[in-house]
Amino acid sequence: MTTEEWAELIQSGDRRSLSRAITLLESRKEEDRKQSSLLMSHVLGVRRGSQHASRPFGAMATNHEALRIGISGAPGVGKSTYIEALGMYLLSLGHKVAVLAIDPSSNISGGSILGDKTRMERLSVEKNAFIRPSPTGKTLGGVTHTTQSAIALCEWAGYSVVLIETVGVGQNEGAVANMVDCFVLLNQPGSGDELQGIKKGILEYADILLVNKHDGKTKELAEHTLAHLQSASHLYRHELKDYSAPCILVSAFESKGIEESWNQILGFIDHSKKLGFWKKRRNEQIIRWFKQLAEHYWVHQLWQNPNNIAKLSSLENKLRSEKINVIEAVDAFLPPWS
Ligand SMILES: Nc1nc2c(ncn2[C@@H]2O[C@H](COP(=O)(O)OP(=O)(O)O)[C@@H](O)[C@H]2O)c(=O)[nH]1
Ligand SMILES: [Mg+2]
Repeated sequence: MTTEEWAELIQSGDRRSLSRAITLLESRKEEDRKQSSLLMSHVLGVRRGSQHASRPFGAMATNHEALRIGISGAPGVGKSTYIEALGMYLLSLGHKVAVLAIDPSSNISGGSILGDKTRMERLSVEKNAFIRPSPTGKTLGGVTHTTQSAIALCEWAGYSVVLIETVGVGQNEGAVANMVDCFVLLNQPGSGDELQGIKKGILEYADILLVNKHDGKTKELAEHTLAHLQSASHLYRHELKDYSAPCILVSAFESKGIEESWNQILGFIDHSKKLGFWKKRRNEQIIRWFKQLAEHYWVHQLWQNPNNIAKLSSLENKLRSEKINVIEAVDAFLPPWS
């Protein structure tokens, strides 16, 4: 199958082809890397070499940009449950919804992704929904460039909303916050003391704050938590001047507050578009994506390029026999920069 045929299949709504393309993004094989570069290049509408030069690039005409929403929060706060409720609501509005779940723990346990999938039972059988664990890579850079590419593929496939679930453990939410139009932070009903445990850094990323589980036994506690969050809002400052993230009570279980939270998300995006913040964010995202992809490819070349492998083993031998020192080895190994 040619790259063009593959891209067409994805665009026609074939979810298996989309899934395969996302799998390719995380592959470390040189062959796969080349193939995914070609595909991404096509999808992003870049003319590459003479191969495409003579053809008009129809890709841009049908490409559109989705609303990209990050959903973060501590494990167990209800991100997957909320995403399912929101996803079902968005389908009812006529949206096509893609969910990318970035879960670092899935690398270790292998089980949590399955857990997420079963919790999104209703969404996962909908023909206008696509759910998939996003490749995490080994590094944060890995999260960024593979997820950015996965978002672009989902847009190419015609999804109008891309929801990105990420565990808010203080490491990768910054990376995800920098990839989306709106970053939603879910909070667990809890005491004020527990709230103080929330890292200030995470709150600063939040464009919308939700307190989930506003139901049953945790209903009242959720209300207290909301009050605490609101009164603590002076402790963190949003990047957007004079903006303070709205706090909303939701129950993902009972699908309560879903519509309101979506309206707040849209309100934020609208507001940030009017102030030019949205455009600024998207531009910065592209620069960061470029840098991380360049770094990724460069590191790959560094260790995988056959010339480098040969050079490396010769330098290793010299180091072992103490013929050169570490600095000399680095100087001999790295390419000249100017
Ligand atoms: N009471 C209540 N429980 C919820 C709600 N949303 C999620 N849960 C429960 O919280 C647990 C974690 O949910 P999950 O969506 O997997 O959380 P995640 O780890 O943040 O993705 C599960 O046992 C859910 O059933 C809610 O709105 N109300
Ligand atoms: Mg989850």
